[in-house]
Amino acid sequence: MQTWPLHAGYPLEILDGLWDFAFQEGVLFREEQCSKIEFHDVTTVPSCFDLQNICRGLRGTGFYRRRVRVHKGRIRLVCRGFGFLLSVYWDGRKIGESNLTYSEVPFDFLSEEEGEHELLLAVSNLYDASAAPLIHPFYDFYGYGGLYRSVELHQLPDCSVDRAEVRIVDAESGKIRVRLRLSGNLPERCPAAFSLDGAPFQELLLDSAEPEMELQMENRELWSPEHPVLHTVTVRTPFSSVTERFGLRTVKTEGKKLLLNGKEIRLKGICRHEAHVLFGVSLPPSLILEDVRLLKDLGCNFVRCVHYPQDSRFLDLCDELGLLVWEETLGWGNPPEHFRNPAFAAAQKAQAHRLIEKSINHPSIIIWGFLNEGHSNSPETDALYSELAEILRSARDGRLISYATMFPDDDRSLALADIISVNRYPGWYASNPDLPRPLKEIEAEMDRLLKSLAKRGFGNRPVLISEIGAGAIPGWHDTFRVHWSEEYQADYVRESCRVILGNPEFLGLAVWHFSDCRTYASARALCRPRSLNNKGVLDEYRRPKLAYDVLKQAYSCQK
Ligand code: ADA
Repeated sequence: MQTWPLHAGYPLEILDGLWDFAFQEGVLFREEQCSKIEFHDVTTVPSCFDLQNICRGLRGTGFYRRRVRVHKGRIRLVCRGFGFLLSVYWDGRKIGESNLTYSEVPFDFLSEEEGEHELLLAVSNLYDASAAPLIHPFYDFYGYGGLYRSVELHQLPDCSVDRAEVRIVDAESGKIRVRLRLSGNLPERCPAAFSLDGAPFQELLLDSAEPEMELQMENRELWSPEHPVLHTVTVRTPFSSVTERFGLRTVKTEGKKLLLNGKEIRLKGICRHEAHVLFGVSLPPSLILEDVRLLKDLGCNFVRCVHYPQDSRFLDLCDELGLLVWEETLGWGNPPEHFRNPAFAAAQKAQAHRLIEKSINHPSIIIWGFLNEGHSNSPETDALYSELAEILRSARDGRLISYATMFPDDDRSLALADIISVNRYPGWYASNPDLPRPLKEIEAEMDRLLKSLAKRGFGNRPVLISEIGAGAIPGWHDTFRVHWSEEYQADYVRESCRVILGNPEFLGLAVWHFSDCRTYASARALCRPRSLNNKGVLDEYRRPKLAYDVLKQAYSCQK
C-alpha cells in the first residue's frame, strides 16, 4: 500500500517482506559487532520484533539483513517508522543513524558499484536517555522495537524532484503555491512541466535556487470532512517526476471559534494510539482502514493522533474519507530534567521538522501538536515549548498550533497555542476518592476550568478538551455501575459529552480513548489492569464496549 507522494522516472522498490533476522538481548549494539552477527531467523518487515516468539517482551537490538540489487549512483533508503534507535549499514559500512522514533527518515548515500549489495539495519528498543532521548519507560504506552513501517529503496537519478509542497494561497479562488524539494547535481535552470488534476502538462523553466511556482486551480472544490475532495499536482522534469495529493481548505480561529472554510465547526473527536495488541504499532492496511471506518461510524469528525508522528497510510485515509486530524511529536509527561538534556531538545526539534516534511500535504491535518502533558508549568520548559511552536508555525501552511496540557492553571506557554487543549479526568481520577460514582465532578471541573482560563486572560481562545475518559474492563458489568464496569464508562462518556458539547464555550472534545492498548503493568499495576490502558470505547480487538454506542449517539445528535 504505497502512500503519497508518487514518484516516477526512477526505480523505487518497497522492501517489505522476509528479511534475515537476529536478536541480541540487553546491550546497546556496538559497531564492531556488525560483521559477527549470525543470522538463524527470519522476520517480516514491517513488524514489531518484540511481539514475536523469538524475543517477545525483550529489550536489545534486532538486526535485519537482506540483499538488494541497485545501480551505481545515488541511493535513498526511506525508513517510514522504527523504534527506538536505528543504524544503517551498506556492505558493512555505516551510512547513518537516527533516534527519531516513529519519524519517517531518509538516508542518502552513493552506491559505488552496480549489482548486489548487503543492507543491514540494526534497531534497538533499549531505553537510553542519551542514545534515544525521545522515549522513556514511564510513558503510558508500550515502547515497541523494530521497523514498524515500510522500508523503501529509491535508486535516484543524478538529480531528482523529491517533493512538491503545496501551500494554499487562496482557497476560494484556487490559488496555490508549490515549492519543490530537489536534490542532487541540479542544473541552474531546468525545463519542467506541471499538471493539475491530470490536466495537460504546461511547460515552465525552473530556477533550482528558488524552485517555487504559483498555480491556479481550475477545479476549486474545497475539502471538508463531509466532502473530502482531493486534488493532485504532478511536476515533471527531465530526470524524475512527483505527484502529490492535496486539498483546498482554510482553517483558522476567530475568538473562541474554529472556522473551517469560513464556517464554524465544533470538534467531535477521539484520541487514537496507532496500536493493536497483536501487531503493536505496525498495523496491517486492512486494520488501518477498519479503524478509519470505525471512527466515521462513531460520528467523529476529528481524531487526535497520540502521541507520535503517524503512519502516512492512516493520514492518506483521513484525507480520503474526511476526518480532521491532530498530529504531534513524541512526548509524554516529560519533566524538567528532560528539557535540561540537550539531546532531548535536539531530537524534539528534528522530529518537528520531519513531521512537517512528511505531512505537509495532508488536508486532514489541521493541528500540529507537541509534548503531550510536558511539565509546562516549569520555567525550564519555556524555551523548548516556544521553539517547537515556532518550528511548526514556520511551515506557514495555515495549520493551527496546540499542545495538550495538564497544567491549565499555571501553564507558562499557553499564549503560544492557537487552541488551548486541556487533558482532564474528573470523576475518573476523582478528587474525592470517597465518593462512589463521582460523575458530578465532570461538570464542576469544566466550569472551574473555563473560569480559571478566563481569569488568566485566555477567555477568548478556543478551548478543546483534548482528553477525557474512564476505564472499563471489557465484558465486566455491574449493577452498581461502579468504576471499571462498562456501565460506569458509558455513563462517564455520556456525561462528558453532555457537559462539553452542551457548552458552546468549548470547541469540542477528544475522548480518551479509541481502543484499549498495551502499556506497562510494573509501575502502574493498580491503575492499568491487564497491562492495558483500558479506557478504549473499543477493546484491544476493536470489539465495542457499551460506551461505543453512547458516544455514537452523542456525536450523531450534535451538529
Ligand atoms: C494522560 C495521557 C494519556 C493517558 C491518560 C490516562 O492524560 O496523556 O496518554 O496516559 O492520561 O489514561 O490516564
